[in-house]
Amino acid sequence: MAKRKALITGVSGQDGSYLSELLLEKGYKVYGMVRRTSSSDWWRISHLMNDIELVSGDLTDQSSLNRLMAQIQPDEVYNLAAQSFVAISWEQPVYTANVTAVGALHLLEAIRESAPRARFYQASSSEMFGKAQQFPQNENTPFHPRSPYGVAKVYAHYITMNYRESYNMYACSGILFNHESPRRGPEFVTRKISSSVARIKAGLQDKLALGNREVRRDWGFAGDYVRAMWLMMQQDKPSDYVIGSGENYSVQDFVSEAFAVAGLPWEKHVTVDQAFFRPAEVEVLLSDPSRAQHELGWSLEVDFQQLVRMMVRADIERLKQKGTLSL
Ligand code: NAP
Ligand code: F7E
Repeated sequence: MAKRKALITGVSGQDGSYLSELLLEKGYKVYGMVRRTSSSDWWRISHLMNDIELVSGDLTDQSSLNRLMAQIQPDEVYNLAAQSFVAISWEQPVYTANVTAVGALHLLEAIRESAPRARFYQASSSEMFGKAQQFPQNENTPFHPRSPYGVAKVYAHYITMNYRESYNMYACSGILFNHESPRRGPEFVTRKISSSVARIKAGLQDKLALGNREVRRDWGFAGDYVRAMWLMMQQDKPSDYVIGSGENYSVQDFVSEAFAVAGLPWEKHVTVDQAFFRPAEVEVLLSDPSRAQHELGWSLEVDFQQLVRMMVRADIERLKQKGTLSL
């Protein structure tokens, strides 16, 4: 039987790398869409270069997406590409909207025109709940986004739903709460903490400046969350699901846990810098993933303490191997 074909946008990102591994394990032919950059440092997928086929495209370039759909005729399309850093979305709101919101529409149009039988997954986000209207948040909780990023994700979420309803497409969204890993970008708070702990441990850094440490997030491991994406694409009918751990912790909890893993006193090293506070903050998020657990049979394998340990140990190991930790 011919291999199933999956196209992943955002393949060079954290989730793209874990999803590629999962789909390869399941026997898919994996096409990963990358955009041209001057560095092309695809460190998260360097170990997969012989196994996946990289194709060129950009979410803001409709013609590139049309061409890819026509050429590949994928069975499944996972739209993981986005300007995904919330803090930058205030600095580059128009760019964020073009990529994160309208980019999803470009992809849906390309599928509708050129590969109408392809199934579509949209990477929706708990940032859509923002100033959350109820606790915990489930599939029926109203959205109240607090950043240009969150607003862009709401657009992408609703246009996905609209294409499902308008054109009978298999189009689904995973409303994913924060998920992290050793492959997390260094600007996100968890990896900023774990990499700083490693550098402090090695004597390469003394202080770690953070913003608001009281905010609470529902954190999980990215490897667990890509399994949920795949499961959503294998159902009889497309639908949207909340994916999270059902527990939340503060940034301070992450700090305390991470420094403890390395046997360091956080009080000596952590400082506050107003530059890392946001114009509008998402104070608390907490998921109710019960629908995904019951209908998809999905569950977490890595808990919060295991996640922190995994990230700190990976950064300590990287430093030992390379002698430096590039941030
Ligand atoms: P990430 O590490 O920031 O990866 C983003 C990916 O998008 C990268 O491969 C990036 O390519 C690509 N990209 C950015 N702009 C693009 C464009 N114009 N055209 C094509 N590709 C473009 O993000 P992630 O953490 O893996 O998250 C995956 C998706 O899930 C994102 O849509 C994110 O918004 C969403 N999400 C993430 C979380 C989370 O906690 N991680 C939670 C909910 C939703 P380059 O390598 O070239 O920059
Ligand atoms: O911030 C606070 C910050 O940047 C988490 C993305 O994957 O998850 C991610 O968005 C919290 C915020 O992630 C620093 O104010 C304090 O409240 O790690 P973050 P995020 O904004 O939650 C969602 C679900 C997505 O969809 C996004 O794509 O930590 N915080 N001090 C800080 N945050 C950062 N980055 N740096 C600090 O120094």
